[in-house]
Amino acid sequence: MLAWGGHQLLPGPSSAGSCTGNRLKASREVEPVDLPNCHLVRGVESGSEDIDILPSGLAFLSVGLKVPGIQCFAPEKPGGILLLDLNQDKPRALELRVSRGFDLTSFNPHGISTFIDEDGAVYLFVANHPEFKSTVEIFRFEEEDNSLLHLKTVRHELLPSVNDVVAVGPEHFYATNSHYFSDLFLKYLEVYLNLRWTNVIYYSPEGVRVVADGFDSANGITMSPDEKYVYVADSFAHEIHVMEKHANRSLTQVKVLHLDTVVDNLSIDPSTGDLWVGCHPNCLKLIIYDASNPPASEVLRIQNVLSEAPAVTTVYANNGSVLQGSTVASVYGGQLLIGTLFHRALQCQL
Ligand SMILES: [Ca+2]
Ligand SMILES: [Ca+2]
Repeated sequence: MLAWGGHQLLPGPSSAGSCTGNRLKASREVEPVDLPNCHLVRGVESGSEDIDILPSGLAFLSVGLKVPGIQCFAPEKPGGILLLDLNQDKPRALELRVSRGFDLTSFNPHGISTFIDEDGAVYLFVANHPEFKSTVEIFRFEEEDNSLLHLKTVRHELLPSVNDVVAVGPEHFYATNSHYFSDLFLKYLEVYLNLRWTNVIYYSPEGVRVVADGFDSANGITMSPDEKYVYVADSFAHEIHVMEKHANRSLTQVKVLHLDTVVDNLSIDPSTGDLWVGCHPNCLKLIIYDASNPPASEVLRIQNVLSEAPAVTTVYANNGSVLQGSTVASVYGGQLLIGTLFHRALQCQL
């Protein structure tokens, strides 16, 4: 069942309710929107910042993200990648083994993306923050023994603060930088000054370049099912940018959707092309964490994204009593998986 929330596309840029600087306002409280059949996923206790679901119904969850100044329920435990089989009834999330040689002790996974090659090989791209630096790790998923074979670590001066990735080839991806600087103090300063210096990078082994910039804080990124459009969430600007993707992998802006919430990760329903968005309606509560007044969760579905009049629906909203700080919502076969920055994950029937 879908409930219609109060969301509308706003006519222009909105400054109210952001998370930082002058925008450090505790923004709106959410009106609860429930789904009838939801349960917390077993095995997810300390965040599930991003989720990517294969056409087979196997879902990858990046868990245990640590960000300076943000709540963490398992500070001593490294992050990891969990696997959830959505073909099972109330599945439990299982941690994938990672091949020897990869430093698991500093694994701090953030945004993720999968790529399926022509030969059926599945690659998992992971934005990683070992010691709060930024890399993109490329793994091959070995389904027969529930493991990830580490293939490559990508480090580059154009990737100072990677938030999310979308894979477009076995070693090719777009990535968002949510900050221009890698230094923590300069990160705070750039947000405070609202520099809008963050960007989208295209990476291939042949070259690395900026393909879009001018974002307040570029965050989630995904691609339309026909691979003609790339969608970029600008968190603090409350915007989703629709970008046309060209043969040479450059991007040009088609339009911008203005919302009234802090948008985090973006997912696509491959069957409809609908965008699913994990949002923070009161993200100040993420920064100043109070267990008795926790951050809310909010999931939006945007239909007919490319049309003149996209339809925005609040599919799920909770004041934090069930789920705190939603970052991502992904769908598979009538099921919705909602992940969070540092809390749990929720599985619902639509
Ligand atoms: Ca992602
Ligand atoms: Ca994100």
